[in-house]
Amino acid sequence: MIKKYCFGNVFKTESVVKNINVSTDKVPYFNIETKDDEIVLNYNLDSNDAIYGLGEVIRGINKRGWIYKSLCEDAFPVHESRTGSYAAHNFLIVSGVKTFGVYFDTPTAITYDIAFTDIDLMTIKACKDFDLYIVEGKDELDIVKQFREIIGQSYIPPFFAFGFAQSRWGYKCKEDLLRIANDYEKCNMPLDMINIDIDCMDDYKDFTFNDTFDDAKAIFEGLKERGIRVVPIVDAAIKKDDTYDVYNDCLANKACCVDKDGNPYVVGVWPGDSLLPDYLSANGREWFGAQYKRLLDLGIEAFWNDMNEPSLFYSRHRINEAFTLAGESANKNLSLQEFWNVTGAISALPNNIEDYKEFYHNVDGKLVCHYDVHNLYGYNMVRSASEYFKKYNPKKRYLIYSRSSFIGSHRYGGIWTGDNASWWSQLLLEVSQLPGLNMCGFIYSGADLGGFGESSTEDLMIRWLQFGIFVPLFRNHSSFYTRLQEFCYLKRKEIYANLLTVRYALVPYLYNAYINAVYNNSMLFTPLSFIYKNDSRVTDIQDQLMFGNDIMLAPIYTQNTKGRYVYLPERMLEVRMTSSSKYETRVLEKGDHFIEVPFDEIVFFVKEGSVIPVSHAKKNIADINYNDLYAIRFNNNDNEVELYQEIDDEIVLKKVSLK
Ligand code: MIG
Repeated sequence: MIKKYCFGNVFKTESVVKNINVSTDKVPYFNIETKDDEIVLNYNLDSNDAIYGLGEVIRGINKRGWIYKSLCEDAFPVHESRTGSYAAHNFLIVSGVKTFGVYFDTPTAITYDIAFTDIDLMTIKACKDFDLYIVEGKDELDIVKQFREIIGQSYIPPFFAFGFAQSRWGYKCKEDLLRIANDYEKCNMPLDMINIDIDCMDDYKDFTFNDTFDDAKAIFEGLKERGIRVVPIVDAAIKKDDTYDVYNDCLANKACCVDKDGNPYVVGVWPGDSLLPDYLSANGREWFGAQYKRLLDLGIEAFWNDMNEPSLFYSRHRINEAFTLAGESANKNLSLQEFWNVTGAISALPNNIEDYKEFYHNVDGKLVCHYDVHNLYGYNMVRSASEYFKKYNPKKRYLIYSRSSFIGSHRYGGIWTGDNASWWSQLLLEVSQLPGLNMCGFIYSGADLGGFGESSTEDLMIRWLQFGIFVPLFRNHSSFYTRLQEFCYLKRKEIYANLLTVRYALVPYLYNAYINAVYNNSMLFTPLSFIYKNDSRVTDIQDQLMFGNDIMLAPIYTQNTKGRYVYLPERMLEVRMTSSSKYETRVLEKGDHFIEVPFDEIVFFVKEGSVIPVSHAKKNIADINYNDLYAIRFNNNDNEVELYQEIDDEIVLKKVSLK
């Protein structure tokens, strides 16, 4: 059962798509205090209460013990001291003495102090306008299901999106793309997508390519014939340059954010001075979405959206002020305070929250201050593309994923978790982010495999690959200043080639589980504690996950370890795969086991009564043959199973036979 309570008069985020009558009852569970400019909700925590959810934020599966702020930010670098993230996902579940879900529907800042200030207290601070949803159900999964029902069906990408993607900030030209395609091929490593980043644009202008892409269409077609899709980046802001037609068009269409006097608000991002498209206005969305035609006409079917928190290096007026002050201070013997004033003015330029208060969106003829709707920016950027794709080709699915997001954007695209680092702790972070994301409707998601910032090591790449093969968004991405981490440039080539095929072996299972999670409003990655309710051992397990209904994962995320302790909440079949066609199994009893995981094996655990469909594919997504699947089974002799498949852009549930 879901009850809705209204506080003030909130801007319509459109995150909830079901109409729910507003309750006038007293809000249960919380002690609520109304202050001058905020509303504070307190909940006394029992020592065994756990808090789940909040989507992308850092720390464990149980979020207790930290303070989180929903105000989308360029959270580079992601680390344990952060309170914010690229996203704002305001749904959480209190699980314990009382179990219930809470969703705060508000487009602006909100803070969750979950036993940070006071170990026995959760304090949530929101501005005065928000809709509050309280979800009651028989257990956590039921609460998730009910919540997901009101926020609408999660995004389903095209089938090829379940293949492997290679990416790196630093690919500069067509030769770089061809080199990656060739080098993967030479190493017999499967590959479905190559991402291209900002350096492939002409001067960081969205929807353009630099002149090495002399015949972009032919290059992309040539790669597609080899089974490889090119995935260009589309940044949030548009370069201010009157020789750039997109810029001129943006002005002509009045499609950008404006200052209080109605003049285009100028910010600095990668292209230098830029405009921020007004994704919150129907007009801005329609205008920006239509720009994708330039890429779609080249045969491109996949995109990623970046910098859409929005991330700002400066605002034009603030940088003017800072540089004026710096200029006036030159050759002066400054007092320490004067010195700090100058350096402070400069270091305050990037992502200054005051800037968010100075520009406006035009929503239905009314100017709305950006700060008040900040968390909806990335959401509506993805939405603008998605709405245009429907017009461009209503039958086709396109791949799109975004850095910034809000509940609601899960209907339009996937997300990646932003600029993580090549640290062991961030592999574990991904394990804890996935269930939180699933609770909030984001099923097509994943972290940069191997880590974005910092240099990766080969053992970390292997361990991350051993987990990454299960994650829907399966992309190796890194930053330009780090050591190369493409699998084809690392040493243990044979291992990578084989382990990558295990992904393709399991795509029939993954895709089916994915569609089930979407259609049933269930989770693809579930904490064990949501399932094994009567086993007190599992409540603390933060490093194992259920993957679909039949498989349990227990990834290795520490350096120099041969294996790890795994707790089996029931008798399970241990599966060790060394390639898409080679595996061994043994039955393990409920309880604790030390599981060795050599570099060249993918190990997972199958529940009794399950049958896992497996493909022999070695090359790419197109190599998966549903007429030639085999089964890994644990006390299930079915020779036929029903699987969701994508056939001619349609999702169909079809019987397949298993060898
Ligand atoms: O300010 O486009 O998160 O994936 O490689 C950095 C360059 C901008 C941030 C993205 C990252 C991407 C990078 N971008």
